[in-house]
Amino acid sequence: MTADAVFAAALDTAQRTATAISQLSASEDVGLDTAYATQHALIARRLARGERITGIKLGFTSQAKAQQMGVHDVIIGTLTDAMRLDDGAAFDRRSAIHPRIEPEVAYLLAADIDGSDIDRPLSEVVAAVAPALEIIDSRYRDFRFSLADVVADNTSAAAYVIGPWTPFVQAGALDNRAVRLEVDGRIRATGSTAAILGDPGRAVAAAARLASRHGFTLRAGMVLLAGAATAAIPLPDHGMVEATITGLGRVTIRTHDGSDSLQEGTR
Ligand code: OOG
Ligand code: MG
Repeated sequence: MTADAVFAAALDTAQRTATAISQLSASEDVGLDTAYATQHALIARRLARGERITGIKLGFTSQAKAQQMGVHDVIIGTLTDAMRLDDGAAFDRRSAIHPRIEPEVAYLLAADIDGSDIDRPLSEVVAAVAPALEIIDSRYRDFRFSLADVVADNTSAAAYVIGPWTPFVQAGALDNRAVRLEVDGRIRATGSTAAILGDPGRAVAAAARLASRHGFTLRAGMVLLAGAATAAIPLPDHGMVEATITGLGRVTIRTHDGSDSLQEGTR
């Protein structure tokens, strides 16, 4: 087996069994090309089990995230239908290792795009925008990684939930909207969409560029998560997590660890 296939198998098992593994960089010198090859091999394993690609995500598009994790390059990852949750749905904490949650801006692509489309107006390539929440869960011990480690680990992607879509033409400028992350009604993080590349709309061109460089395909109908506007917070074992973006509305997720499953049936 090639190195990327070996790494992909280890990361896949880590995710499926919710068991952390050592950083690849601890024992090998992993370059960015091998890291992206590993991510593609990891996603190929998921597709072979019947999952479908639903979108892509960017990581470290904000200073808040780059500083929190000590990684300062923008990275790209893959979303599948198995990671998608409905707005208001429940997430079982036990399916993850050490999950965190962060508020995001989501774009719905209106066209297939690649590296030659970076100058196209957003109104041609984006159908709608929405507030979103992303649950990240590094498969590495202590939630620590190098740039290559986190790329290989599909940029820590674990789950995502999209709030109500607003047609792009109605959404207006998104370069300075207040972002709020709450748990059970208490504010846990605040920020601005300006934190995401100065304007989250820039995520579309950044994604097109990274996609063509690293072998990803962006198709009409896919979701693009532009990256978190604030640092991530630990996912609570129990609680309602809500992200609000001024003018775009809110999105929620309920977390549990199974201990309230008896009462759930009667609610
Ligand atoms: C990597 C994923 C980064 C974002 O929004 O910046 C990311 C991580 O922080 O574990 O999703
Ligand atoms: Mg994210």
